[in-house]
Amino acid sequence: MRRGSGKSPQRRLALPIAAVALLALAGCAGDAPSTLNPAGYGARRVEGLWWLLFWISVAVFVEVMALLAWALLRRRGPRTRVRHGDPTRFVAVAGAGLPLVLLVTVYGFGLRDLAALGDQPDQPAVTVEVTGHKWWWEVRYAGSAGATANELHVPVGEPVRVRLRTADVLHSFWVPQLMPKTDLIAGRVNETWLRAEKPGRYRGQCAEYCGLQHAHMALQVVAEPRGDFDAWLARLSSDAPAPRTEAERRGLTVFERSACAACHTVRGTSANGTAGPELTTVGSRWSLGAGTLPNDRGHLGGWIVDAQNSKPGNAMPPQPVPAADLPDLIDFLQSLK
Ligand code: HEC
Ligand SMILES: [Cu+2]
Repeated sequence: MRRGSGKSPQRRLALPIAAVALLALAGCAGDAPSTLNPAGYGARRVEGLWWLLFWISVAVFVEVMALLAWALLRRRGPRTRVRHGDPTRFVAVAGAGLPLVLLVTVYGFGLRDLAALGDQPDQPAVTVEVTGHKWWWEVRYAGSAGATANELHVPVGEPVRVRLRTADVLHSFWVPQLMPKTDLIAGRVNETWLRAEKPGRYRGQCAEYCGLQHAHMALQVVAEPRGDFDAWLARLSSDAPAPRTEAERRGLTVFERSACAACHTVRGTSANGTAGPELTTVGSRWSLGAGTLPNDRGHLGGWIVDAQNSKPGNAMPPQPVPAADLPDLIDFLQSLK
């Protein structure tokens, strides 16, 4: 222990303060998944409110600091004679009147934006049904038989209705660059909507603490031109492609004969479990385990053998797949695109 090393408190605080400032700045970086970097209608509304509150806070801060400086500079000596004025008017105007006007104004803007956000377009181009599970997102499209997980595709520039349910506890659907949060509440369907302004991939996150792996409950919204979206949805709606290689064929057999099929569906095969995400298009997803691992060969193998290692507490138990079968199983899963 280096006691009393002689560093002044200012110097000891300098590093943490610089670190916090850098972190805050990082939030403003060009590609940050932040509401301050909006790419959709709802997020733009929230961003407007954010800046309104920010500038009001700046004004209040500057004013208080100016008053403080003024008081310090005009500090009275022990012998100064005090003029006894009446402070009531100052307190009434600056202490009550001004904050009242500010708060009512902010409230008014808040109500305006709340109403605007609630205005669903009458004719959504696409309706997505999202169900929250501990800890992943089930994603279906109205009029399509298929399901995917932790990934929404949407056509750029078109209004998309999102209908939210939960299979267990409270979750909250949030894609900061596109829209504000909406809770998923047991026993009811909540509706929200989004409209992406430009193509891109937008990260989303469960925003209501829902247990151990809440932080590993991410999702991704892929906004793409209409043609690409239609092709993607057509693929989601159809059965898995037939295995093309001998290894993929063996992998399918392993999959159908082991516990996988009891929890996972792959349309076009005998696997029709519903406890876990549908895997008919798992090979094309951005991640494994709702943002826990990248979706590549190595991580897929690791996930299958022991998903508890990377996402402790999740609902997929370790799978005793014989080492000789694992490469074939991985080949098969990666062919599901
Ligand atoms: C008891 C049910 C159960 C069994 C058995 C099971 N899984 Fe899972 N699996 C799940 C659940 C639940 C998840 C989602 C976990 C999460 O992300 O929180 C999952 C996730 C996955 C994922 C990641 C999907 C994604 O998009 O994130 C893959 C791949 C997968 N399982 C493959 C398999 C394979 C292969 C087998 C058989 C060897 C298997 N699973 C057996 C329940 C199960
Ligand atoms: Cu959560």
